[in-house]
Amino acid sequence: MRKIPIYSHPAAGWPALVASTRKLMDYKSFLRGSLSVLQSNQPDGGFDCPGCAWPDHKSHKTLDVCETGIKVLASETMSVKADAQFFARHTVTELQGWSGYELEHSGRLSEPMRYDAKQDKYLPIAWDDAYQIIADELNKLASPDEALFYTSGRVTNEPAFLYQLFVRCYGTNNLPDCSNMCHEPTSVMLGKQLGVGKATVMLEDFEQAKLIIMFGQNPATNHPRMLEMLAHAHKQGCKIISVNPMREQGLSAFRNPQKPSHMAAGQSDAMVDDVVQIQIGGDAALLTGLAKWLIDNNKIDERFIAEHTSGYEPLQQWLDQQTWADIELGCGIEQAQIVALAKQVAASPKTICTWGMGITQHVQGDDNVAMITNLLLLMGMIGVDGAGASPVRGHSNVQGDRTMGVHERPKQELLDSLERVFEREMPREDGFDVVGGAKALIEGKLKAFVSMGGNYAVAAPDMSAIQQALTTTQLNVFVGTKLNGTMLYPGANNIILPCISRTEKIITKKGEQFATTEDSMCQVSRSQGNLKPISKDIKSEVQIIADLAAYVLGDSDIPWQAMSQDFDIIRDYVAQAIDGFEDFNHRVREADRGFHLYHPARHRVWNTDSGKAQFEVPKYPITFVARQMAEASEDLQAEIDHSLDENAAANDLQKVWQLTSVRSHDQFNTMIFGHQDRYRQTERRDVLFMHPDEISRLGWQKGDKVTISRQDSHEKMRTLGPLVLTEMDIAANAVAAYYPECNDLFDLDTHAPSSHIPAYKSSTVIVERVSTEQVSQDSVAKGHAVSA
Ligand SMILES: Nc1nc2c(c(=O)[nH]1)N[C@H]1C(S)=C(S)[C@@H](COP(=O)(O)OP(=O)(O)OC[C@H]3O[C@@H](n4cnc5c(=O)[nH]c(N)nc54)[C@H](O)[C@@H]3O)O[C@H]1N2
Ligand SMILES: Nc1nc2c(c(=O)[nH]1)N[C@H]1C(S)=C(S)[C@@H](COP(=O)(O)OP(=O)(O)OC[C@H]3O[C@@H](n4cnc5c(=O)[nH]c(N)nc54)[C@H](O)[C@@H]3O)O[C@H]1N2
Ligand SMILES: [Mo]
Repeated sequence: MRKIPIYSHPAAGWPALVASTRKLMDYKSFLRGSLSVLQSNQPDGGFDCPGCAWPDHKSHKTLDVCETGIKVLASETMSVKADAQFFARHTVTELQGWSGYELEHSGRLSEPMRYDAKQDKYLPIAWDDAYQIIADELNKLASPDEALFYTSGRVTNEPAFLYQLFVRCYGTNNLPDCSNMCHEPTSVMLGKQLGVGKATVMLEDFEQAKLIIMFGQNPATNHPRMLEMLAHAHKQGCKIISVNPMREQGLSAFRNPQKPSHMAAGQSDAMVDDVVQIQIGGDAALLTGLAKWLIDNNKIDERFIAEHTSGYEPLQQWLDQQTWADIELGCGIEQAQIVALAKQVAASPKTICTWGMGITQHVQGDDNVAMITNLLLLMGMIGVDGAGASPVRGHSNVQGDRTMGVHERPKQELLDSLERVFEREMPREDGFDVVGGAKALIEGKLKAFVSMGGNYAVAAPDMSAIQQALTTTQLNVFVGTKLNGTMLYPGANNIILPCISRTEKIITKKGEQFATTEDSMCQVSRSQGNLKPISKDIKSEVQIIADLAAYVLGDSDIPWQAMSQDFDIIRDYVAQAIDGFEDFNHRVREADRGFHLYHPARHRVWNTDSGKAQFEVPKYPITFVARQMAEASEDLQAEIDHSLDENAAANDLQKVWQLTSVRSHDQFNTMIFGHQDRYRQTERRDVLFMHPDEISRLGWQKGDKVTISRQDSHEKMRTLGPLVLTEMDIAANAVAAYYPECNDLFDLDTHAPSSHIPAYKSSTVIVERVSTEQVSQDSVAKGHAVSA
């Protein structure tokens, strides 16, 4: 294949710093933002960066921030307000036409607002009046299960704990969370296989590892602080391999912003030894090949398997039945390359597997995680220093929210313990997760939607259908910092409650409060904002929940108000109710970086059903995606053969592709900071990435306008575009587009069986050329072509 010119700048370093500083300027938040950057992720205080969940590097005495972190901070600390004047200028119908970029830049939400249907505008409302409406509406419902209470992973531990308590005291487990769209397969499968659904590694392990395999993860964009650790490991001789359909350019070189001399000298560290350019959805097949070779060649850790695991025989029998032809078909990688990788795995005494959304967001997402865990177990790589499972979480406290009990399928032990501590009955029925909740909304089964952060409708599949469904409810409530596309589809009552952000101070009658977060490696630490809140008329999330409890539950037995004034009281309850948080207030204050939650699998203690670490046999055939593509190709060919339309040029309609959706460094999920993606060399977001060889094979050109279409699980055709065809070093049968603009292509019924994660990373699509009028990659689209 023809090589694409390699992006010549490093993934961090000057371009990243220039981009970040520019972002602070753009956001008119330079002073507020710069002050806050100096206080993020510091060992002795400051706040936990509201960017990703990668742990803080303990040794740092200097800044531990990155481009993403600075952009997220700039977004949060901007001095522009989406206040009553802003909402007076724009009708909601008008705002519905705004892009994610425009909504993001409208400013910080700064006073409570209520939608007025007559004027089609949001108007200011007093806090107490807003609470009263919410209480009246929630208490009118025939059952608490008619309300859905979403959470997103920015929310810190204290409000998360209080929120789940409030929702359960109200009477439901309808607590979907952004995890349902993110690392849910990880939580489900690691929970089943190792006893705890979390990473078994700590940062120190990366210093000892000899081999790191990164599956479906793009840290240069999404976890830039991880690069420093990778560069360091690489320098120590650790081999680093990326398994990814895209050759992500940000990984090719890295300049360390922690080392000014390094930056000034223009030094850079290459950090990936090899890229296994897998077919989208091919990870389980590749891992099958690895496991098969390792077993066939007696390279596995038999002692560990005998002593610590269960389920080896069924896995081995299943592996025996898998042919190399199917393995190659399933992952698009030749046997020789798989064997070469297997030999590296065999030779490594300490292996870490990291993974991200390229693994989880598939119909076979649960299988993918199971196969990574199987590989680690075969090699005895759990419970030894320098090795283990490292799922890398996204939102800064997404892991903590779950630990605090935000879960639609709670363990009975959690409910028992809440009942014991709060002396009140908790609902026992499982609630709705993200896809279940969205379907129930669309089917009219839900009458109220409450969200503690996040952008539910836009982040989920079937965005437009969820937005329409929100217009049919009795009540929608949004606790958030920024206006977004879920807030613009009003039901009978629609209320925005603006909250204090991570970077801002929370001062109560009891003085200044701090909250806590849990990172991707189970470290719990303090987080305390340092800026004056953007407006006097916003409240802390904890205060809002306590007020809601007073209005909705009329409750005085649980000291909601005392907790909202003194977060130590919340932590004392957490210490009683949640395992691992004994003596919480003391331990979180004691050490610089807080404390690590006990992880039994690190000590080879297995809290699983069998009492052993569990091998799992995949549920889907490893050729699942390849077969889907073959079937779709046959259908397509039949359509072309029978087409009466003489103009349907075979060239423009001749192939099916596997579509994946990805993020850029100029966004944090649905918050779109800009249109640039330096590493992928585009200045616009309405693009479709395809390999240049494929573009020429079709006789097309970069810059052509194309549409993508997908037949959903109900045989409905969904089409997106026009998009601008853009070159990318991506596997031959793969194309990629940006999330969330493509979310209407996905449907709520295409998801993994146990975790229900939507298949955002693999969809069979048709690409059609609609215009050869050339569009340049750098003429910035203002986001109107595809809006979200
Ligand atoms: N700047 C920035 N940082 C972020 C975020 C953001 O939006 N912007 N979001 C945060 C959140 S919530 C999360 S969860 C994380 C996400 O961080 P990542 O997990 O890195 O997320 P993605 O960019 O969605 O996808 C990762 C990679 O998966 C690859 N991929 C796609 N399909 C497959 C496949 O079938 N197999 C394999 N092996 N790889 C595949 C893609 O090419 C891409 O490189 O980032 C967090 N950090
Ligand atoms: N196609 C496709 N879809 C995807 C993905 C994908 O890779 N592809 N990724 C999925 C993943 S991994 C995730 S995590 C989800 C993300 O889904 P969400 O977490 O729901 O989305 P965000 O865009 O992070 O939410 C942004 C909103 O959060 C609010 N907010 C920000 N900070 C705070 C705060 O401190 N407190 C409160 N209360 N609110 C705050 C603001 O109002 C802002 O508009 O999207 C998923 N959707
Ligand atoms: Mo995520």
